[in-house]
Amino acid sequence: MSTILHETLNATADALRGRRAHIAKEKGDTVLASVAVEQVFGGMRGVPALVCDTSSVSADEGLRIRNTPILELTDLTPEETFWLLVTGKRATAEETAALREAFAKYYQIPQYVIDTLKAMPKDSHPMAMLGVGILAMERESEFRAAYDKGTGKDTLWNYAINDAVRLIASMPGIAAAIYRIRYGKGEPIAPLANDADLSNNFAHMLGLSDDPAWKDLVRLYLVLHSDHEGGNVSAMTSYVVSSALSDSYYSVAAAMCGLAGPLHGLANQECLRFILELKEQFGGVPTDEQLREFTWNRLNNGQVVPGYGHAVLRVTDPRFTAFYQFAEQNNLTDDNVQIVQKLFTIVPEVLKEHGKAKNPWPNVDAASGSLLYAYGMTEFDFYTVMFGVSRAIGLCAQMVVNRMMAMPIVRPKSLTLDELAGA
Ligand code: HAX
Repeated sequence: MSTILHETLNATADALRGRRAHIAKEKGDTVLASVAVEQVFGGMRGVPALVCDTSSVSADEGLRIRNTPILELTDLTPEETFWLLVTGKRATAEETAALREAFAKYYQIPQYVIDTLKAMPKDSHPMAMLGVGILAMERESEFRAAYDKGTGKDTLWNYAINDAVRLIASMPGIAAAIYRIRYGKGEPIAPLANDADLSNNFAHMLGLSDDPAWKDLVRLYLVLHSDHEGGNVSAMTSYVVSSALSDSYYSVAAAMCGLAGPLHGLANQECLRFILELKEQFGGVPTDEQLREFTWNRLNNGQVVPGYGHAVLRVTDPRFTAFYQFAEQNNLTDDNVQIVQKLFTIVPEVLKEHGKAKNPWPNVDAASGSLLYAYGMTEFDFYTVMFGVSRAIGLCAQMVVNRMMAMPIVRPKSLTLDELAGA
């Protein structure tokens, strides 16, 4: 296991717990916000009730990982991203190499996971397969084994790291096996023997293309989706589940079930479907007027425009910008990419006129699918699995940090309708 990561975190775990205790002592009575009935009915929008130290999302700027804007981190590898998320510091070359070696031990997933995936019905959704694949591996949890042996909660985080490293490193193999089994692409491909890089191995095991630009897209994809603070559906789900001291396999599998929702991670699949529908209906790239009309019809039909709007953001998602720039830098000009670019000029004005969405600007899902499609990944109900491989990096980092802080079980209060009516 990555002792270098344990050593680094050993130096900060006590300090982190001390900081939590200090803030609780100094600020314990400070009221952060009051909660209106509207917020109780409104999915707890804006209620500050979770701790997340790995990243933050502001309305006017978007994602920062450990206080660095995501657009300044687009050259990172997934290894460097995990290191930054979990330690709060940029990895040295030595640290990155050590983490890469630790990950590489687990790229080959157990045969029983492959057998389990193969045993699932042929029409299973790839996200259901992802959840099952992760849960099948729960028996490998060192965290659960340590808990069963009576390890105290102040040291359990050491085992959360071991689980995090194994799970993050297993996700590409699980996802690639799903891709190959689900879409009849042949047997799962073994990881590379001579390259320990996580995103290179993922690209290799998918067996789709050797184009260096595709490999770079896989890297970028894994970095951009890795974390998005603590309040989104997948992060909050994992936060709640792991607060019961359920291990990373349970927590990440639960998070994947949330990510599979069309208002959350599944939106990237919906986006591509939307783009393909447009292309089919208009026999290619529609005119501005056709796009406007199509979008209005969709809104009047009570459907959302996928890839647009956000619960927190009030500007264009910088992750959309990063993908948009990737398309430009790599001269991607196919119909889908052109439609994404056109939608960006039309949809915000339509949504503003429609007057409902608080944020008319694109989120990360508006562009990502068209790029995957451009390199030959046309099975768009697989896209959320790609998202899940990436999101596991942030979920595991959050879990390790929360275990280092020995955060308690989550238990907010629910109210009956009578109680709310009488409030
Ligand atoms: N198209 C049409 N209507 C939209 C809309 C969109 N893209 N975005 C918001 N609205 C509507 C909402 O449905 C809501 O309508 P009702 O009052 O009738 O319920 C109203 O505008 C107010 O919503 P909001 O406060 O602006 O947005 P929410 O915080 O409620 O929801 C969502 C945020 C992302 C779920 C929403 O914008 C949406 O459904 N977008 C389309 C789906 C999508 O792209 N999801 C991916 C989000 C990013 C992510 O999590 N990726 O994983």
